[in-house]
Amino acid sequence: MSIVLGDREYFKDVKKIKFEGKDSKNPFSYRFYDENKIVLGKKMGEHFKFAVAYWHSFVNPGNDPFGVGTKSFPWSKSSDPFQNACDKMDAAFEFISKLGLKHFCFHDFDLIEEGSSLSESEKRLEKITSYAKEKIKESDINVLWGTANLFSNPRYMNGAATNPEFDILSVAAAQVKNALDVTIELGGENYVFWGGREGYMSLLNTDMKRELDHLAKFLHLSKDYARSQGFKGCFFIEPKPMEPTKHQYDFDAATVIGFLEHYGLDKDFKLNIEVNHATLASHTFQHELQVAANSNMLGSMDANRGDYQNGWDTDQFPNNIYEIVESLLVIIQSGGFQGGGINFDAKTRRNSIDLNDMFYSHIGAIDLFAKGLLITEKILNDSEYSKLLQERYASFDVGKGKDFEDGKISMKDLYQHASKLKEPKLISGRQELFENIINRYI
Ligand code: XLS
Ligand code: NI
Ligand code: NI
Repeated sequence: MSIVLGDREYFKDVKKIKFEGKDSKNPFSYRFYDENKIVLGKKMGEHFKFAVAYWHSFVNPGNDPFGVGTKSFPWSKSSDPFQNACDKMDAAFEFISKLGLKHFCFHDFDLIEEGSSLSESEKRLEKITSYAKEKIKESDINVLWGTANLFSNPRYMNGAATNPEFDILSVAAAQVKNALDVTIELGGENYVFWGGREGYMSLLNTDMKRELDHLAKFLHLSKDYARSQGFKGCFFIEPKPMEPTKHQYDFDAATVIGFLEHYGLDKDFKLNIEVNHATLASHTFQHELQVAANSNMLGSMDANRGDYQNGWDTDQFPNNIYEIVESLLVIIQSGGFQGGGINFDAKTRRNSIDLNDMFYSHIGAIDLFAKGLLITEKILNDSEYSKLLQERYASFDVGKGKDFEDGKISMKDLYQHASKLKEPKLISGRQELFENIINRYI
């Protein structure tokens, strides 16, 4: 069957977004994102593999617990699910290429509506995958990561891989197998597991140990299957503490790393850190990135922001330059992402109903990262920041301090060293000075 690609233009008002420099007042231009500009030794476009999230931008029409969707997408008008899926994909590829980006991320049933049976869903996925392959071939847009939606269908109300019913776990596995097949077929660079319903609502009816063992087995089987099919990319776990469950097993970076190491999954899995999930776990985003980097597991990020006045995953587009600069300091100093990039897991507000709002939101966020990178370069290259940080630990660079780091010293040696000291001199942490240096460049 030969595939005919759609030729409708969905975003007629908007031409390709170009870099126009920081004085530009054109809302459809980049003021800082200059793809080919060399910053910190490589092109901006190489630092940032930006990806558009299919679900937020092309699927979710803005429904919330109090009301139905507000957004009427011109690509969701057909009664035929395959036609809808093709229209949606045409719109997505047009949008991504007008932004000058090269990646997108998806859940299986973002691509096409789930069928009423496993085999019907499988058929639908096969059809849209063929269509997507053609779209990918005629563009330079690729899949940053794929995933399976194991949280929307009512069958997952008690979890997917951690469901107390074996039959449901099997259906989830079949779904992951299919999502892996699609990701591999489309040349996806990575695969994500976000366990929205892998956790509990009440510990009273939950055998936590058994559920965690099942989750680990499920991940092992998924990984082994993907590897057997030739998948070379990374698997990412995306931590989140809660919502929709009361307690999600992948609570935060430290919890996930402990889990991966305990179950022997740490060689294949890395982390996808999301801003709003970090803050829900009462951490800063920077903290979560650093914890992942410490274990060599900083795989990718889901960029967004929460709301300081409420406590849920509002998935707003990022706009906080302090947060982004401090995060980039962690990312750059730890050598960048392993395999992943920056996925905009963010949605325009429910009352932002124009198609142009999709552009404003992405342009603003992309420019924020670009501006943040330029600031980070100055902090690292022109300021005393790195030196001050290093100096703080200088007593471990020489003498007994170095011996301690090198493991050449015993508890008794430490005792003897301490016995010879008067009360040690106190040294200021100078937090305000560090903060002022960051502000000097912002
Ligand atoms: C939800 C998650 C989800 C994952 C992909 O909070 O962020 O969107 O990124 O399943
Ligand atoms: Ni996410
Ligand atoms: Ni989220």
